[in-house]
Parts: sequence; C-alpha cells; structure tokens
Amino acid sequence: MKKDKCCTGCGVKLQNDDENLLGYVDDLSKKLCERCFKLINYGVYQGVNSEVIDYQKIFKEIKKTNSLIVYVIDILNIPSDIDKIIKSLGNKWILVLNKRDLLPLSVKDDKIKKYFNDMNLGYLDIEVISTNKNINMDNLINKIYKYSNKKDVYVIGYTNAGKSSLINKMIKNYGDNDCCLTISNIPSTTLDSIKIKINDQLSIIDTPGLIDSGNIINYVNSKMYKKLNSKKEIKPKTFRIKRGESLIIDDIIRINYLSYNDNSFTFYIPNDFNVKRVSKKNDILININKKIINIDSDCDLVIKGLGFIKIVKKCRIEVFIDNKIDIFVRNNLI
Ligand SMILES: Nc1nc2c(ncn2[C@@H]2O[C@H](COP(=O)(O)OP(=O)(O)OP(=O)(O)O)[C@@H](O)[C@H]2O)c(=O)[nH]1
Ligand SMILES: [Mg+2]
Repeated sequence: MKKDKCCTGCGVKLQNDDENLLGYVDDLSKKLCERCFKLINYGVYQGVNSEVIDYQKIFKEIKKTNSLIVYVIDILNIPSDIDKIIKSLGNKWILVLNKRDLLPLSVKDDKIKKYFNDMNLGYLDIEVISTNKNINMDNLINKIYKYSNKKDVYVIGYTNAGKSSLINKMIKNYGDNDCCLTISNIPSTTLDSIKIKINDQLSIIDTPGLIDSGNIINYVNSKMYKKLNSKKEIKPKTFRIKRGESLIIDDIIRINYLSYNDNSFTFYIPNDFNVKRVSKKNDILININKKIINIDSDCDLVIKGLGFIKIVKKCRIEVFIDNKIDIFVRNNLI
C-alpha cells in the first residue's frame, strides 16, 4: 500500500483537492503544506480546530511501542496535574522543563529540580533546559541515550511547550540531516506525529500538543500571542500590598487584597504585561467573574498561560478574571 505523503513541518496529510482544507498543496511534490509555508515565509497563521487532531490514535501508538517519552513542560505554564497524561500511557519518561531562559538566572536549576523531585511523579530523570538559548541540551541528550531502550523516543506535552523547537535544536546540535519542524507562537502548530531521524542512534517523534482548555492563550486575540510568548528573561515585579488595595494586570485580571496583614506579591509574568496598583474606589474589572481565594504562606497563585505570582504571607484575595481562564494555588516554585 502506498504511504500518504505528509507535511514535513506539521505532519498533516498532504492533499491537492480542496484549498480550504488542511494539508493543501497545489503540487503534491511539495514538502510543506500551504499553512506551514505561509507561516514560515509570511508569518500568516491559519488557526485550526483541535478536533482535527487524532490524539487517541497517537496515544495508542505510543502506548503500544513502550518507547521512552520525553514530556516537555513550559516552565511558566506547569499544569496542576502534571502526571495525568503520563499515567494514562504507562511508558517510562523523562521530565523536561523548557524555557528556562524566561526565569531569572539567579534561580538555581537544582531548586527547580528539587521542587519536582519532591512530588514523586515517577519519572526516570529530569532536566531544566532552554531550547532557544541552548541551555542543558547536552545533559538532556545524554539522558535520552541512557534511558532509551529503542531508537525511537516520543516527545509529548501541552501545546506551545516547545516540543518542535526542542527537536529542531536536537537536529541542529546532534543531527545529520536538515529537517525543520514548523514552530509558532500559536497553539496547535503540529497536527500529527512526525518521525525525525536525528542520527543513527536516535529517532525522535514529534506529536501535536494537548489542548490546555483553561489557558489564557485560548481566549486572547492574535496580538497577544506574541506578548504571551515572550523571549526575554522575566524581570520580576514586586508590590507591597495592604487591605483595600488592588492590583491590575493589563486590564485582564484584578486582584483585591482582603486580609488585614501587609503582604508582598512578586509577579513572574512576561515583561510586556503592565501591573499597576489601584485603590478600592477604582471599579475597573469588578463586573467580571469573581473568585475568593485563601492562600497559605509561601505559595504561588498561577494564572494559566500567563505566569504566576509569588506570595509571601497567608492571605485572602478576590480575583476578577474571565471564568474560562484557570487559576490555582501551589507551593512556591522558586
Ligand atoms: N523563551 C523561550 N521560548 C521558547 C523556547 N522553546 C520554544 N519557545 C517558544 O514557544 C513557542 C512554541 O514553540 P513550538 O516549538 O511551536 O511548541 P510546540 O510544543 O511544538 O507546540 P504545538 O506544536 O502547538 O504543540 C514558540 O514561540 C517558540 O519560539 C525556549 O526555550 N524559550
Ligand atoms: Mg509543535
């Protein structure tokens, strides 16, 4: 049986029947689908409905192979239920925290690793990397060689974690071919699994990212994609706060401070987001969905897809935010 030809950038099956459908090429000898071509050459992105992605098929295949999994997480966007997808697969895995370049260099990798080691998630190993800045990539590849019992290794994770960027960097650093996967700021860039031969020892399979329904990226306009996917190290912004004061992030989120004690809030969010203090009398954003949250000392308030706020003392806050965006509390990451 003849194998379908797929786009080398996103994995979608190529077709020349309907230009309104995914995978269209005017000439089937081309390697890239029109969507990837326009994205790479003109920065034009055609949004896709994630329903076109057959996760079940891909996950079934991963489970069957029993291959090593590299599970990539964006360090600014750590899911509250980290091991949920991994548990459902049962394969051996390495946890990779990507986008290390976004956190200040003063934060030690060992501290980040300890945070995850203390959770006893059951991974074989952990690495903190930056694919963009080429940080700890040699450590990661050595761990992959050490634990992979077969040549094939799967890369999985949520959308935008940097899976395709990681594989492109591996090709560049350790590969003997010139493949290039499509990457972008926007969710669901990769549409199907793509096998890439890195070298004679190793082949890596890229997979489409899982959709994170509570992530702010799903509910903002395209201008905001770039702002959310900042490439610059975060400059934390610290605010002393007391009862009756409010903090506002870019007219998207309002936090009213309800406790009697003074406190300190440090924002680890992309630098282009503005944080300002307003008084109780200012009624901006008070008509959107409200949540009251009790926070213990030394915890982070995570705003999914945006970043987190490090909070020093136990307190009670009122958060006004679109109810589709998830927020949750965890122990301090850093
Ligand atoms: N700051 C920073 N950004 C990164 C890093 N790695 C990837 N990115 C950015 O993250 C965004 C998503 O990258 P992709 O490689 O397309 O992510 P993906 O996980 O393959 O996404 P899907 O294919 O949608 O699942 C892009 O804007 C990348 O430039 C990194 O190490 N640091
Ligand atoms: Mg991808």
